Amino acid sequence: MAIVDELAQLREEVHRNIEQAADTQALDEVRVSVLGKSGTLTGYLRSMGQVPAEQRAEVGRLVNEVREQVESALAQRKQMLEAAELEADMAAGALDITLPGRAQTVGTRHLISRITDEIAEIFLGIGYTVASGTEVETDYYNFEALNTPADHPARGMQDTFYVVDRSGDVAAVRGESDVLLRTQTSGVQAHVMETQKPPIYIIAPGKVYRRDVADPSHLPQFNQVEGLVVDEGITFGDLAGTIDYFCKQMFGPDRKTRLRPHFFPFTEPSAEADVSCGICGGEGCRFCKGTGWVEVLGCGMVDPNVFGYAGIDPEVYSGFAFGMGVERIACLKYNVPDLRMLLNGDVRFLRQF
Ligand code: 2NL
Repeated sequence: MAIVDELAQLREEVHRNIEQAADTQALDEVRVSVLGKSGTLTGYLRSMGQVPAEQRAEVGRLVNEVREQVESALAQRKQMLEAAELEADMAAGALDITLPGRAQTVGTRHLISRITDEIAEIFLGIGYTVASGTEVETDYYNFEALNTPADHPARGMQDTFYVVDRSGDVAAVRGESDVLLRTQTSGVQAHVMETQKPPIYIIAPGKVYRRDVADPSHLPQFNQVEGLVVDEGITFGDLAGTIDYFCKQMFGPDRKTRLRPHFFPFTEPSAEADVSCGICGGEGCRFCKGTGWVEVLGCGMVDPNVFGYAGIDPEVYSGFAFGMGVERIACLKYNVPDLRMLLNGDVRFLRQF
């Protein structure tokens, strides 16, 4: 067959292949088979030397013409296939940019942390500062410096978590004072009284530990805020007024407070403070066990013996102290009947606060 006819036939065949290429990849294979290094048309260009001289001009022109036509057909088909592929991609991964976004649920601070801050704010507002200490404390600061005698029931193994060494013996500092998990934050106040001169107006928030089984009104680990005032001329009236102010700030101006005589080893006299029931308003109901009152905290005038341990002269200074459980305050504020409900991590319950 004459070379001119071969080229015409090749042109026909290539145009057909271009039309039939189903996607850009198949199209590129067609391009390589014609115009690539060992492509059919490239073969003709390479072998121009063998074409008789009198035909060379015409064949050369024809080869170039075919190449230009093929290149233009490839370009056209490529554009069409690319557009179709983009269309298909868009349809497959369709995005509706008008849809509203999915809201992320945002975590909040735990109720106990927020109530702790609320208690602190009330006292900061009347001139107290916040003091802190360690959860691992010695028997001396947790008990002895607070006038809690060695035979006091609170010091028994039943109530206190003792820290043991590797042999299982209770660890001790300088072979003297046993090491324990504080059962109250009072150790903080004992340290402050040792190192700071009165006037002292502090609160000490923190975790405390007791060997109790959890029930509606007890937890083996809870959060406490204790307060201590040491100054000249501090009276029981100052204590009563402070407690009343605190309760009205925390629970609302309509709540009444009362003090009942009680006993603590570190205060004398001691009292428990009640606030009028938030559910029945004092009429008596199940929440307040029919009394109209619910217990909020313990308090009293600092025992002179406690001043003795700290090196403060009880002839010059007097003071009062109080201690409250943050979980209990939270339950009273929101009328929650069981301390454990705050701590089982049920977000559906906690979200309401
Ligand atoms: C309660 C009762 C109380 C204190 C804590 C205290 C501290 C010093 C001196 C005197 Cl350094 N007292 N703390 C006093 C009375 C009561 O806590 O029921 N807490 C949960």
